Amino acid sequence: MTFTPAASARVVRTAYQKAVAEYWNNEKDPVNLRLGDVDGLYHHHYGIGDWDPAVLEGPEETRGDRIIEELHRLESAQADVLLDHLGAIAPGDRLLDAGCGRGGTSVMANRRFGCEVDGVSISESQVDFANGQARQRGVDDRVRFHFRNMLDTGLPAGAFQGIWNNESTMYVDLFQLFAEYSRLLAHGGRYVCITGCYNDVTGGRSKAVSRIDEHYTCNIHPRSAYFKALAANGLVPINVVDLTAATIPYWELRAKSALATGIEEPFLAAYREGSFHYLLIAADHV
Ligand code: SAH
Ligand code: GPP
Ligand code: MG
Repeated sequence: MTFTPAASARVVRTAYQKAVAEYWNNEKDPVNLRLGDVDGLYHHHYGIGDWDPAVLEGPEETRGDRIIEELHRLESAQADVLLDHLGAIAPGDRLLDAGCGRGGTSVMANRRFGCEVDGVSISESQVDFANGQARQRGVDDRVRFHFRNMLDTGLPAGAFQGIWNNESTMYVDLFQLFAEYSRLLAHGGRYVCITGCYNDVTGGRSKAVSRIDEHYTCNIHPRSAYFKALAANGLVPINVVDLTAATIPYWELRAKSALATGIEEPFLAAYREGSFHYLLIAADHV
C-alpha cells in the first residue's frame, strides 16, 4: 500500500517526527531481522531474563545462530511480561499497540487473548511489513496496523480496554500522549508501558543516556515525567516494576554477538551506574 503525500503530512507533522519516521522507514538491521526470522515475530524492543550459558558452548559454526535464538527468546519474554500486566482481556475487547514497530507484540496479544488489536506507527514501511505478517498468519481480520500518529490516532473514543507502548514513549511528549489515551481508553481500561527512563535521583541526562538518544533519534524522559503525565490524565498506577536487573543479561549476551551494533556499552554503562532504568508501568483509566 502506498500513502499519499497528504496522508503523510497528516501523520508526520513536525521536522522531528519526519526524522523519526525516516529512521524507522530505513531500518533493516540484522540485529532485528535475523531475530524475527527465528519464528516470524519481529520485535523492536530489548530482552529480559537470564540466558542459557550453553549457547556459548558447543560447535563454533552454529554459535552465532544459538545467540540469535536466545536473544529473540529474551525479547519475546519481555513482550509476555508486558501482556501479563494488561489484566483480564476478553476476546470481545479491543487493544491498541501504540508505536507498534513491525508488530510482534500485537501478534502475541491476539494469540493470547483472541481479541482485535490495532497497531499504529509513524513509519509507513513498518505498517506495510506488519500488515504483511498479519496476512501471512491469517489474522489480518483481527490484527490491523495503521499509519497513524499515536498523539492523535483518529481512533474512536472509549473503544479500547487496553493500550500499551513497548519502547515507544521516548519519541513523544507524555502529556499529549496520555491525553490521547485518556480519550481512547474505556473507564477501567488498562495502560501498560515498558520504557527506558533516566533517574531523577542521579540528576540530569548522563553521557550514556545522551548517547542512546543520539543513536535512536529519541528523547528519553526522566522517571518522574511518567507519573506527572499519568496523574494529569486520569491514569492511576497499579504496578511499577523495575526491570533493570532483568535486562542487563540481555545486553551482556548481545555485546558478545556478531550482531552487536555498538549501543550495547552505553546501555550497560547507564544501567550499571544507575543513571537509567528499564521500567514497566501499568495504570488504570478512571
Ligand atoms: N513497540 C514496538 C516498536 C518499538 S520501536 C516493539 O516493541 O517492537 C518505536 C516505535 O515507535 C516505532 O515503530 C516508531 O515508528 C514508533 N513511533 C515513534 N513516534 C511515533 C508517533 N508519534 N506515532 C506513532 N508511532 C511512533
Ligand atoms: C528499538 O529497538 C529501540 C528504541 C525504541 C529506542 C530506545 C529504547 C529505549 C528503552 C531507550 P530496536 O530493536 O529497533 O533497537 P536495536 O536495533 O538496537 O535492536
Ligand atoms: Mg532490536
